[in-house]
Amino acid sequence: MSKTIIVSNRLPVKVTEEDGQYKVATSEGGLATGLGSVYQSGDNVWLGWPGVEVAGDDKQNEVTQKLAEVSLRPVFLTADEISGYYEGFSNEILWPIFHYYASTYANYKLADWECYQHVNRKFADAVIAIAEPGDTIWIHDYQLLLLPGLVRATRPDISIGFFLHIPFPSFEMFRLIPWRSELIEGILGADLIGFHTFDDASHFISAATRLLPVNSSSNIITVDDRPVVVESFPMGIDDEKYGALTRDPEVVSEINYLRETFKDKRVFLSIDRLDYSKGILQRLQAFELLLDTHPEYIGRIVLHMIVVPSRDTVPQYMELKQNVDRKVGDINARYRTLDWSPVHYFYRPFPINTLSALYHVADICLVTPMRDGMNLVSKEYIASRTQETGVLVLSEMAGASKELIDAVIVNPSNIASMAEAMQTALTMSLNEQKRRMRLMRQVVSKFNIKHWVKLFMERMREVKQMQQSMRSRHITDVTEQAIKKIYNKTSKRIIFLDYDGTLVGFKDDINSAMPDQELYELLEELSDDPANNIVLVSGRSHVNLEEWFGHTNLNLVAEHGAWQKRNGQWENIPGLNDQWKQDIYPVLETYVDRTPGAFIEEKNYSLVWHYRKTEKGLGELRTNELMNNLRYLINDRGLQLLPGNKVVEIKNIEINKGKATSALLHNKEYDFIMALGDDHTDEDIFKALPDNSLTVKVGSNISAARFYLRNYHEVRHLLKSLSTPVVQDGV
Ligand code: GDG
Repeated sequence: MSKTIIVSNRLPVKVTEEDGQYKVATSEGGLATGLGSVYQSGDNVWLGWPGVEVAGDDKQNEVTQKLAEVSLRPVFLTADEISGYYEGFSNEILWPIFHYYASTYANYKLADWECYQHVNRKFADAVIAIAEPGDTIWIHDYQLLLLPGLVRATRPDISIGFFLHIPFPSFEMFRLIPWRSELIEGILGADLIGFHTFDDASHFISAATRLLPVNSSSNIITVDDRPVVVESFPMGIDDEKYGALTRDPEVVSEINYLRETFKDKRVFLSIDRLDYSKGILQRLQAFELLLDTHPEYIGRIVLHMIVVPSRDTVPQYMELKQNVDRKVGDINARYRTLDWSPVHYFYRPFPINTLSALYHVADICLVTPMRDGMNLVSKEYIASRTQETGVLVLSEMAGASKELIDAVIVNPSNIASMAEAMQTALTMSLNEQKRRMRLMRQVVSKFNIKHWVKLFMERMREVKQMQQSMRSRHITDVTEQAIKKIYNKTSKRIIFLDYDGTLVGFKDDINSAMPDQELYELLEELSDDPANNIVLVSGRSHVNLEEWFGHTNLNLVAEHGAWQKRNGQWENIPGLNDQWKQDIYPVLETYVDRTPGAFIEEKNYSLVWHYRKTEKGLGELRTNELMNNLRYLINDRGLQLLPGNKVVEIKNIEINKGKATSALLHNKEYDFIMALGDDHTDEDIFKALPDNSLTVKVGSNISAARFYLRNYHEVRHLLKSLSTPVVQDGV
């Protein structure tokens, strides 16, 4: 039976050694709970580092056995490996860059990069040792960016998912990493790539398409014919567990104790790992400002601040710790009274029962990171508010802010506005608190951790099915032979051919995409056969087609069907008007003036906006703006916007390649109908032709066509094979 293998840097356990004996305690973290239903069933397994150095075969065997009892499998790492791969590359390069702290904290060391590659290979070996055909592998987080690619290289058919728990930065930030392309290649080994937010997914697609020669169509990146789906899956928590905890007798007694302690105070709560991305210092500054500007709160409010030790061997984290200590000391020294201190600061972890009691008692939770992939503390607070009151102050830089829109949203760099948000929270009416809290509780409950796991796993299966159905469509030698067999048996054939991108490569300069000698010869061989009607259906102007193909015996359709050559004469669709061009042209011109590289092509019955020479990103941006702008102008003029490959064509609604090809089939009895095209506009042909036609999309496998070919070389190869006579045995 096929199995699922979860892979993450750390296994969800705490391994301790006591009197030479190892003890394994499973963790109750959010990810472990969510994935529990996965790794603890059937033959499924979770693979990762157990969190301690275990030296020697005997000891490693003992730990391996203990872990196997709870469906876990260790990847043992030495102290040097942890230092280079985890502390070095992961936490001194990837973490700061991905959280937009490039200049202050990133430290590019070649030795760390080498160690990161080495450890990712070690993980790959461990996965490959147990992975079998049909298995699903789900890899987690920034420590293992190379792993999907390494596994794919030896197991090309296996299903791989990847989820990044931290933000994916904008391209300008990501490009700073010396080994950026290798990292993207690694991630693209997955079939499904998940992020917390839509912005992270967009940033990834932008980085991938800029750094590597891969194409994307909406959220699908095509890598060597393999469609890779990039999507956002906002992670949730086990909301029921947090709700139930507040009713647990032990927690209830802690709640009562806290209520008594804070009886006449309003309580702000914050809980974070020690990290510069969490905005701890800025939060303290805002709290100080609140006390400064609102002395009436002195003695009446408390900031209960838990900072959980993390990475405190790294120098920058030690420095951060010293700064936090100092700031807390300053605030308390300035404002404390004999029986009150404003900041209750704890630098240590607490059991989950205490967290639950704090969440339940705190009037306001401050979650104000400078950057955070998601932030689960914010959701845990909401889930613990079974009384439906309380205020969440949430940074717009946390992924959670995209879902918890009823929080008081703040910009964590703006200290004054954060202090104001604290004041808003303190004065918010109970009714308003309840209104917001109920809405947020609905979100947290619906999009919980089980939902997240289910959604990701389901999507993995769908992506695999999509890949399989697409793979079957690529024209292989076998399909080519089958097509040739039908071709040879038929005697009244029509073949529709698009030109740019189908018969020739796509060029930056439209005039340089001229036909070459090989193409002329190929088309001549095909059209010389009296059984064949070869029709060139192009978006190019009729003047252009006449210049290049006027001397051949091809049938020509220009400007997407506005013009057609019949009996040596060009004719256009009767009744078309071009008056509208004088209104639309000036609009296009203003966009050309603002967009270096863009230009307008004027045809008889259409205008075309070209942006193939424009800076990537800017072209797409201007095109969106232009299309939004034109949408109002085209409605009452009987026009249509037709986006294509780096172009948008504005033309009469009656014209499209589908109508033109249907007209050519009218009242004719063809026994072989074939169409090849690469563009959006060719989809109209594919849809217009009868079901038994051989429709072939070029350059992409996302289409209404039945088959696809990779590029114009493959198109020429197919056409050549059709026009080559069959050599009979013995002849
Ligand atoms: C990364 C991303 C993303 C905290 N103190 C204690 C304790 N915790 C638990 C919290 C919460 C978890 O740790 C922290 O999760 P966050 O999401 O807030 O932040 P990161 O650790 O940075 O996690 C983040 C996350 O991955 C998931 O994808 O949301 O953006 O940075 O569950 O409750 N737990 C206990 N004692 C403590 O003192 N028991």
